[in-house]
Amino acid sequence: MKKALITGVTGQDGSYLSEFLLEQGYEVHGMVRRCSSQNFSRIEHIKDKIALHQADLLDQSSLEALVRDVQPDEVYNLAAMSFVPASWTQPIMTSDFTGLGVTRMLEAIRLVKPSAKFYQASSSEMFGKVKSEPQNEQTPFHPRSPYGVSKVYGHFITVNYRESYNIYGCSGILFNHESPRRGIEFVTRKITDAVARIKLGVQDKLFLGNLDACRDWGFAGDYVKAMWLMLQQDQPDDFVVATGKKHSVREFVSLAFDRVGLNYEKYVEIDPKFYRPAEVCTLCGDASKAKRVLNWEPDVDFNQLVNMMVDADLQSLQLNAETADYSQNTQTGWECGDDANFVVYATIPARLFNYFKNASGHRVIARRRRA
Ligand code: NAP
Ligand code: F7E
Repeated sequence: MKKALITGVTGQDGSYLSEFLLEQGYEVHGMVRRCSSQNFSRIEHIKDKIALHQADLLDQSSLEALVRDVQPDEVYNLAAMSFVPASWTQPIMTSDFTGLGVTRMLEAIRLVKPSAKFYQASSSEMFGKVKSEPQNEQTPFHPRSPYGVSKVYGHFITVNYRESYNIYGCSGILFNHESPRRGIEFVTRKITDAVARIKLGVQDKLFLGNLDACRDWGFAGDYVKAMWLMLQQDQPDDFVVATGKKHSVREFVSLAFDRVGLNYEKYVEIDPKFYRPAEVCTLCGDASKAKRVLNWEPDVDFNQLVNMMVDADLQSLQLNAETADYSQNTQTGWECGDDANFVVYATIPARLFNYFKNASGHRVIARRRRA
């Protein structure tokens, strides 16, 4: 049985990759960093099928011990500080683990198990201020954020260990990929979560930044398969993974609101605080090498992705509304209780009435928290 080690196993991609590798019959090991309270929500459903180990990309000895303990055949380095705006507010920390962390993991492999195959999670953010369109493996890099700069470092150190030490190291230059498990601060999930809340009457407005930015958005579940395929070849190489189609943030917003029968123009407002010091205005990938060599193509298209994410957020909010203890819920801004506790319930939008039932089937009454 092949053994895979995944750093960043608790993230969006780590969870899909774990599921995929389990289906392929792998023994899956995940690296997690120590926190005062762990968040395993994305891997809760498979936690008993994978082995979790504590280590940190900031700590060399922990990585060497991890590789020694697991003796992996394949290492997928997905851990990173992956939210681009935070890389301006924490540039040193971002460089340290999104950039230098890659060298630490490569060193652990070189010293302890040089035969292990290595996947590095590179990013289309490396193209930044794009030199040509669409971008392929030959397109020069011009990163626009400390995150992008760190990823360029991680990319080239992977190439360098391949050329210097003959390590089987691949860099996947993945364009934006999303899912219902995407972190809430990324624009797609921020939008679909807000659409669901607005539809259910618990949010009024959605504040966004640059609606004209364009991205090549795919589905994370499709992209993790390309990561695995890169490590199944005779020779290591680097690949662009993308859909080849770009759309603006505005198009994403518009489709997401359409899905619930609302017009986005009534709800979306621009807040300059979401603009970036240097923007990546447009990205569109050419994944023809991945198609030719890996026989990889995405299954989920843009419309399906938007609908999938809106539907998932609607469903989870509805479920929460039916089962949650609203007396503790400060996030939605509602105060709730049983009929006896609150007399004011006219503020519940009529269409929400069915959602506000508690676990035992009693009607739950909600009122807006007073300012
Ligand atoms: P994500 O959801 O933000 O997950 C990041 C993971 O890294 C989490 O498991 C996080 O653990 C872990 N991590 C952060 N700091 C760590 C540290 N110091 N030591 C150990 N683990 C640490 O990211 P994603 O969307 O799954 O992306 C996976 C990788 O692909 C990232 O490297 C990202 O930069 C790259 N990438 C993503 C995209 C995309 O569109 N999604 C595109 C190109 C490249 P905690 O749970 O403890 O925070
Ligand atoms: O922004 C614009 C924003 O934060 C996309 C990461 O996974 O993909 C991701 O990086 C675009 C940008 O993703 C808001 O200005 C407008 O142009 O969803 P995002 P990202 O920066 O493209 C790459 C490939 C990675 O590697 C990264 O790890 O949307 N935008 N208004 C906004 N973005 C956010 N977050 N919030 C807004 O309100």
